[in-house]
Amino acid sequence: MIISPLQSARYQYSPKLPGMLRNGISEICVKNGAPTQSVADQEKIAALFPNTYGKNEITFQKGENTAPAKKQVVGMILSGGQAPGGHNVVCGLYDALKATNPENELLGFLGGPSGLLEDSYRVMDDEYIDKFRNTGGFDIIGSGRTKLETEEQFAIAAEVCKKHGVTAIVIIGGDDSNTNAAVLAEYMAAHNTGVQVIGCPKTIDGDLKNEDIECSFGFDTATKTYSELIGNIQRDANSAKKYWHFIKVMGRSASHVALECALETQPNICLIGEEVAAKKMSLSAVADVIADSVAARAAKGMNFGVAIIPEGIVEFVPEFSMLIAEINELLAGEKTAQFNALPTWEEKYAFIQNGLTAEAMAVFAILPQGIQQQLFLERDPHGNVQVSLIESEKLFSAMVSDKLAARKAAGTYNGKFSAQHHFFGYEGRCAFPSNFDADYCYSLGYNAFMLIQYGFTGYLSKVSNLSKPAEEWVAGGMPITKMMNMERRNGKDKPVIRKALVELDGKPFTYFAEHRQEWAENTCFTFPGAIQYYGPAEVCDLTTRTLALEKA
Ligand code: FBP
Repeated sequence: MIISPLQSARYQYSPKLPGMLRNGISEICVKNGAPTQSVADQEKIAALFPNTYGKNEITFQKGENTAPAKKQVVGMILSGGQAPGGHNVVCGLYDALKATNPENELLGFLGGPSGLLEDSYRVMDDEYIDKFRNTGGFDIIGSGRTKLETEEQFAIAAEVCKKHGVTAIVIIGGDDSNTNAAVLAEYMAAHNTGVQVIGCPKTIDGDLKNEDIECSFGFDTATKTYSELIGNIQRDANSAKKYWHFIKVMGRSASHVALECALETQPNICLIGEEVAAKKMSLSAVADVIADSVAARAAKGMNFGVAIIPEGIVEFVPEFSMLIAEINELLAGEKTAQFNALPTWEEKYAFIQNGLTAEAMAVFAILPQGIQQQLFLERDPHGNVQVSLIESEKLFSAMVSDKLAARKAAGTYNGKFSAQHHFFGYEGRCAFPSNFDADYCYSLGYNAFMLIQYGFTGYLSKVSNLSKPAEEWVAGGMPITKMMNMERRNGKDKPVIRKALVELDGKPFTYFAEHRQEWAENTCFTFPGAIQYYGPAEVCDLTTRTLALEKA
């Protein structure tokens, strides 16, 4: 097989472990911290997790390893969207497991959680693992979005574990997958299966973080990859001086990815969904913010610029959410077929006009026709509009164009406006992990095995103090129930890990808000360039601006 020179060089990279894990397996012992409580709804969560609630936070430290000697067969699952560094979680887990006892085994369940339910797996060995060290992607075993959440599924999982003598399962996933890891841990404990469950915090979206988890893995590399591309586009814009670039970036609902990219590149505009919701902004008000920047720059002779749009933005616009809810109602059940049978867009438009309230119709009417049609084309399996597929970068550029035309007619704007559109998402999810993600992920995996060896279950592998050099990182574990509260999901109250949205009083947003007016009117672009894997630590081991500001 032909591999690239970088891939070959990355195979040789030795990920850095936290200082406390560097002395070899026999020199790692547990330091008990305080018992924990869930962040809210303590009584309800304690009642739902009688076997796993309230356990102590723990950290590892240098000292004699007192874990009982026991052969471990660990099953692991990669769950949800790809995030750079996933392979290193597997490698760290494998290395710790084999260093402890060469008889230990690691089974990778294939294609995500469904691999566990279908008993589809691969046994990891040196030859296979070595092909994936420090590389991006989840292709080592594949990933999937099946949710492990029902009693029936748990019973099947327990059977599969029994069949293979699995002693522990490691679930590498986001907030939902780790919530389900906690529920599975409770089930395994309640049924005396002897199977431990450990979670690892993954997602490029950056929305799995809280007072215990400083960041999810993959966020660092994905945002650096997008920021490189945005910086390149900014240079192009500043060279040609003729386009406004509207760049949508992934990140699902939360705007962490957009905000981090803005901190890295200083674009003219970056929308933040959480702010739009807090200020209850209309689509028109959001478009005005962008149009103001276009006009201010045009007045200085700069008919170009860059605007970053978070993937989830439209969900945060109250009037748009109301429109989506009405469309979902309008097409419920039989009515989708009726609508689809209408032969022309004019007839469909009339159907929509009849079915929506005047308020919703007023919002619908200002959308460009392409977006109007998109709302009725893309449906999820429940028949709902798939908001994430809406081309919001095109929506806002079309609305800005209309606003500028009106301003031109009123004599308040006299520039040229020509837009280009981009969507960055999949480009960053499987990049070679930055040194930060390579080190962090390897540490999470290594640490997950230490939690297993010491008999913990229902814990999230926790590595903190991440804005410092790896030597000073702190490795340990946190009961997942500590991060939970009760939330209404699909009409039921459920215990879940709270999703982290951008905090408008947090340091990253505050910094952005203090500088954005200057960035909107002038050209303050910065160019982060490509991720560097070799060279001085201040270039290669840089963490995100978000983490640096949060920990400053
Ligand atoms: P996770 O939440 O599973 O980590 O996925 C992140 C993400 O990349 C989102 O940013 C994006 O909205 C979504 O996955 C895309 O999903 P898919 O890969 O199914 O197209």
